[in-house]
Amino acid sequence: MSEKLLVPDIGDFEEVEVIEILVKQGDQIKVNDPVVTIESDKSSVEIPSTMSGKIENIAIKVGDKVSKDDLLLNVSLHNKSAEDKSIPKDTESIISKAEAAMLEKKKEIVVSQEPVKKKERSIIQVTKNGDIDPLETQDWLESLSAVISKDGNQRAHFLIKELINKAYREGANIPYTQNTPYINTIPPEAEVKSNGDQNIERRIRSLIRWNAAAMVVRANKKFPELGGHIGTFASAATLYDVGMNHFWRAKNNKFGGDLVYFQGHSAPGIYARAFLEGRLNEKQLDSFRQEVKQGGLSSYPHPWLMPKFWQFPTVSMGLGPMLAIYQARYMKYLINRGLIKDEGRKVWAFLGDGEMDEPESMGAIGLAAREKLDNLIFVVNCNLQRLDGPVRGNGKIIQELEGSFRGAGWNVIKVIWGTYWDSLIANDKTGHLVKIMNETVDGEYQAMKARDGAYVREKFFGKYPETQELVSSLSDKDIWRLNRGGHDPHKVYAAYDKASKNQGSPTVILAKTIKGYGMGKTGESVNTTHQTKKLDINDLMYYRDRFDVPLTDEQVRNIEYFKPEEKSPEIKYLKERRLNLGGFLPERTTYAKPVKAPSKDIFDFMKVSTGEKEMYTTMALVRMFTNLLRDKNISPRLVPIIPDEARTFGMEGFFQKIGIYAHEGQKYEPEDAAQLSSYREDKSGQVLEEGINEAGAMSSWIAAATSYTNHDIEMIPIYIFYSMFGFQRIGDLAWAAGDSQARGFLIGATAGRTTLAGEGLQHQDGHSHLLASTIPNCVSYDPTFAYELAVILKEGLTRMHDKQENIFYYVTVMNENYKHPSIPRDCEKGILKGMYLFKEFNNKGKIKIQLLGCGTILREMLAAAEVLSKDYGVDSDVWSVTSFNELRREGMETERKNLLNPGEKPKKSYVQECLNKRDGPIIAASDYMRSYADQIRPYLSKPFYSFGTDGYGRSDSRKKLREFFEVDKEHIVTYALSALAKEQLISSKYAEKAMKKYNIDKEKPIPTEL
Ligand SMILES: Cc1ncc(C[n+]2csc(CCOP(=O)(O)OP(=O)(O)O)c2C)c(N)n1
Ligand SMILES: [Mg+2]
Repeated sequence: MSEKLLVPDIGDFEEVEVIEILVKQGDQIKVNDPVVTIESDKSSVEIPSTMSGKIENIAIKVGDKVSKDDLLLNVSLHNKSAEDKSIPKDTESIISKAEAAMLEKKKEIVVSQEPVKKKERSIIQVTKNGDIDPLETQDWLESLSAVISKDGNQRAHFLIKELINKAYREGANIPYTQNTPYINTIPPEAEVKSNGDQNIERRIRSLIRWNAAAMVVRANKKFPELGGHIGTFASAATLYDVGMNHFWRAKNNKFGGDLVYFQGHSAPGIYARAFLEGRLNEKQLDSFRQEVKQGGLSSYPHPWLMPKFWQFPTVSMGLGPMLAIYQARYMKYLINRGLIKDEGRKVWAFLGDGEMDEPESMGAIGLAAREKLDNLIFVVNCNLQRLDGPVRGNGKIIQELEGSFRGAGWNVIKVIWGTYWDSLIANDKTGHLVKIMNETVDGEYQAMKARDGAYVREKFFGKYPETQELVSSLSDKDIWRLNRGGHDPHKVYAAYDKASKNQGSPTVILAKTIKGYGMGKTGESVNTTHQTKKLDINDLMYYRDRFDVPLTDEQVRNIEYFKPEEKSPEIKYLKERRLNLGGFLPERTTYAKPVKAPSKDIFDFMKVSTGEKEMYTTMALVRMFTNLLRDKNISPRLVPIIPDEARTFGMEGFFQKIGIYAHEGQKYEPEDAAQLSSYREDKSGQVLEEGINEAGAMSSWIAAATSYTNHDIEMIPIYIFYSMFGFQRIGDLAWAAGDSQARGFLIGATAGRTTLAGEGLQHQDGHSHLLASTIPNCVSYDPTFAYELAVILKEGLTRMHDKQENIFYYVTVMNENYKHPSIPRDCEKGILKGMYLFKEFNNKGKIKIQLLGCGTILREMLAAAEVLSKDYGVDSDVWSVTSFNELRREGMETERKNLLNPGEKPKKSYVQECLNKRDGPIIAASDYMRSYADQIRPYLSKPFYSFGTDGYGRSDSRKKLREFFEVDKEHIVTYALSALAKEQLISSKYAEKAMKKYNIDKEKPIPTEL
């Protein structure tokens, strides 16, 4: 039997043009096979079949305009299979997702009971202060203790929750507290013990500490200007060592590897460990921060400078935490899309407590919880200090962070006190110790560690008689030995173990440490610790003794490194540990297979004229995207990333076609379910719809753009954004992307100061290309026509994937409707180099001018050329400049080579090659600041005038804006005539007349001054 396939609901559109028919008469089609592509002026979408069968006939042709319910095809159906009778696709997928969700809910209900641990007694007893009935309180607390020991923590939680709910219902306004007491989250009896040899691990850690400090001190002895940090790693050594010895699994041929974001300033410690592991030698350590000569060690983690070592640039504070969150999310994305196996890999990020003040550090913690990133572990090194002084002198950073992370839904593990405190806390019958712990502010905690045991006894334990009594049998030395959690390998191990096993939420470990731990009077817990890079002999002797480093005084005076014999138990142990964990870390390797290049004809449609049809370059891009999605090699690798602007760019068709990634699928029927481009979220969705979050979107892009090394799978991320909210907004992330050797496309859409007409000052971008030019491995273009875009994107895929170049592309596209010509002959090289001759106006052959136009302003140039030719008899060569940035790059290199080879015949830069033999002055204009075009000025030997959009944008019509910024055809004509007059090629009266004709006001101030 035969059925009709009609145009489905396409939203608000009527009379939409058919631009492609993807099937033929007689073809067998299945449900969901795309049959036709339709295109409005804003968006192009494929219409999928809703039935399976053989196409009897096609009722439309390319160019037809269709609306909802118009006939597309007649299909003779197979026998009525279940598939055909099927409930509409959307409903079907919603049902299956609802079923899956129900199953998950069922799973959630099964509460995993923690094993009931025998507990002797409750730690905290109630004080009389502020308690009107201590006996009643005691009753309640004892009941709670009984529940915990009989039925476990879950039951206790449940009861407390019920009590709170009841109190709310009864009208009690219980103050919200997001904090737990200032003690360790994991009680001693619940700590999982390490199976490591603690003595040997301590010895190894001491050597790493020593070598790290020695490296910094030696470098500064040689060149005092070099700098470096000792205090950061000194505080974090245990946090790293426990991870290195027991938790972090390296990438190898059997496992994808955990990903560790090291705190930037702790780099010396990471090098010092690599030295013991035999991965770095003494000469390399001595080249710390001397990177110009090959083999030097970079100051901080920089994959660009040490591409086989560092994986993640983290030293610009705040980027590490954000990148780590999106890395963990991206890992789940790859797993949910079936592109990598779920091997339980983790992302660990080490952060400074001062660093947590960066808005980026905390900016994405909500996403991490929402997406249930249990593959993510933050370790915040809470040494209570930043560069200038305490992080929260008057408060408690650990408590503050606990509140924020708990509030966001993270699993929070506080590691505050070391093992020596356990018995004190256990003996704190009155609760006074915990009370002091809660009351003491970080400024005091810091000051105590800068003093001695006697000071701590007086200022801390001396606060209450009960606590004074508690430490009465301890000597000052014993008190001084009471350690902080982050320096206690047992506590750190237990926290890492718990974090690694946590399910359903990300974990943050808040580890309390001492900045400059072990550095003695000059460097430990003092406000200047951060910048201490020189240790005098006494400090060094103290440091050696503090950590029992087996060096003689003489060796200390020489600041010698210490590396035990290869066969020593320390080196054997260290290597064995890493071997058990799969290899060394950090290590940057790439085993990804290159993505197969798409067939050439995928781009062909962009190389033919659009005829009378007008189109945005944004649309051309979306169409190319749609074509790439039809290529079976490329399609799965595409990662479209959009921060809530898909509709602005005409990309809403992708929602249905490839789905929006949502780790929980879609639990609701979307409002627009019946429409062709309805909002479809899917666990295996491909689009990363990031919401209004450019920094997050860029972090996702970086994760995908470095997938080739971090996950050994090449991906093709295409992040499309309002060009103004690109580099300007996330410039530092773009810089980090370059450092990370990202490969992918950044698309600045609705680009250009006068092209995005109505949006005004904050939206109109006239400088993103200049910002892009600051990144050495970013290749950028501002194409005018669809074929230019096609050539650029194709070359991008070739360079980044076939040739494996570590570059990324920034390409601007515009929402301006115009016709696109067919690709001229032999222009591809020029398009890529940055300019090519687009058109010659040869009427009179007497006077000539060179007109260089970029992006949409090329069209103003062409219009100006026509006027110059017709009305003034001036001939011109019109050049399409696709990239002033690329032209400058090449010009700069050529100039340098020529200067370095003064005896040789100078080579011509590409700009010179193009323009030297051409007659007349040169006029260049773009929709960007003049300095964009000015970049080629040094390489020209002819008069050169550049025009652009310097100044703040403003909202108005495109025409008015171009007039205001003087990049419209009228100004170009006038300035061209004036430039010719200056060369005495024509009389100045022509320019004067043109000014009158076009009402150009000479007194109008330059737009930068308005
Ligand atoms: C974005 C940014 N701003 C400023 C700095 C300079 N800086 C480097 S380390 C540091 C203090 C770090 O303190 P914290 O985060 O607490 O780390 P710690 O060394 O104490 O572990 C500062 C301000 C930087 N690296 N990045
Ligand atoms: Mg700090």
